[in-house]
Amino acid sequence: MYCSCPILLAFALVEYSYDATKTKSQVVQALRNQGVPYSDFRDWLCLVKHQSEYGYDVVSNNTNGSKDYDIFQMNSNYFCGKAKGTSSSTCLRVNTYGCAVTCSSFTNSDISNDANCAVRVKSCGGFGKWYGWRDHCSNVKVSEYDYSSC
Ligand SMILES: [Ca+2]
Repeated sequence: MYCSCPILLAFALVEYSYDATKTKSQVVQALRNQGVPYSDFRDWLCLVKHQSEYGYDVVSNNTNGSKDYDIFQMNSNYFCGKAKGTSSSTCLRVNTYGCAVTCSSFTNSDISNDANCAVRVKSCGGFGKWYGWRDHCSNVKVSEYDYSSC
């Protein structure tokens, strides 16, 4: 009995690591469900790769005290945990109040609300809202971001 514990722990860690990431195709499907055009998929996949390495439960601490959540690394100062806005302008609402959800709702395994928020942020501010995209995604033609099999 004593000897089986390290083995169980090793299995648990492997499974945790596997479960906490999404596949490229799962990300593409979540974005498709939000109406993302094909021409944007490579940018999105590059963004996700560099922001979170496809990890849906990633929480990063920033030097200003804010945190970035989920597969898209949504910043807590802008995009989650904010009061719900009532402005009739969609982009004013998104940029002022974020997506009006708790930050913790971004880190569960269902990435549909995450994708919905990220697509709204992108449509109101462009991919340049994400440092990961700004710093690494100027050339998204490489095969790593091919999504044709999804
Ligand atoms: Ca979620």
